[in-house]
Amino acid sequence: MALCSPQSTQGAKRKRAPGPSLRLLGLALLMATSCGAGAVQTDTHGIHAVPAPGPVVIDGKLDDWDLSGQVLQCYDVESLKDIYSAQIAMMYDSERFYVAIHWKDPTPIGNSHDPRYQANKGWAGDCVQLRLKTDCISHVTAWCYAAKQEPAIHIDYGKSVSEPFGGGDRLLLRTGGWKLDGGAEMAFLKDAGGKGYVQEMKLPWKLITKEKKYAAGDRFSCGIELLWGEADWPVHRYADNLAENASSREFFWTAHTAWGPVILEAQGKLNLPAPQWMKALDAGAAQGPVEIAYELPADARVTLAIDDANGNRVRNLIAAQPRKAGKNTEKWDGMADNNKPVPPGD
Ligand SMILES: [Ca+2]
Ligand SMILES: [Ca+2]
Repeated sequence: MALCSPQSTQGAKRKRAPGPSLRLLGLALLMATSCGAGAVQTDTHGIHAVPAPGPVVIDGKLDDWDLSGQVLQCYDVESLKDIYSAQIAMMYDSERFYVAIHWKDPTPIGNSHDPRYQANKGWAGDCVQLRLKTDCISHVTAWCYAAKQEPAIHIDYGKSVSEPFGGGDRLLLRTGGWKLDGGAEMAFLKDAGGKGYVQEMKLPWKLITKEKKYAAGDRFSCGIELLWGEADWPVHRYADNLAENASSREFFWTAHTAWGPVILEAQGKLNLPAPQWMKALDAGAAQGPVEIAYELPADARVTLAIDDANGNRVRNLIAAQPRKAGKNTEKWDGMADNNKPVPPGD
């Protein structure tokens, strides 16, 4: 995963080679690793759905869930994890597919769109859009109409498995409590602290498949679009769960080959490896050394100093050290001469 966009080598790195015959020509500078300024986003490539451990009550509480396959989705884990993020978990049984989303949101359950009149605008407020490709394509937009604390689901179907739209649509309205048309159920529950909420969903397979019966060992695609918004346009969006080789989230609603897999596990209580974003955060915290590479035309004594963008000396790295002709690399630990770390970008 790319931790950051290529960093400019702003901050001139001045090199001097003292001595009469020492001239350094064409020094190549390489800023390797260490770019703490980049956002660390979750980059999910597959969600593990586990068998439901027992009857699942759709009430917004996840104490009846096996959450061992749960994954975090967030555009920038360092700055947004407690503001705009979601923990996604999936389960299944022979009749139903279950999705639980634990949202972080400073304004929980804020969707103002009445499904009776604005079924096509559910995406413009707090909601999830599941872009499913089983043996058919279905776009499940699921939200809570805040004014009535009412669950609402709108499904757009694809014309075929390669034509993501054009197959008609279906609106699931409340039939009572957290129950909806078509045998679906969806409950919402605010966190005690008021900074998030749970969205717990039960979708009968028959709403999202054509003929195929899904069971352990099967997989299908499900791109996830998370949306936050209070009024008539989302204020934040993040799309995640990408196909193995996909990295683009552009036009995610139609890019069905970019939607990532859901793997139906035979057993629950998974022990999954730490996600990539966690390793990226750890690597950022460790602040690995920056490598400065250069070539010498002949053996020489080299002095290397690092200046910031304003030309101020921050570190005298080496002074008149003997180096061989050819390629050389110096390592800089990112610290200034005063033993304080130099901020990224300086
Ligand atoms: Ca429950
Ligand atoms: Ca909100």
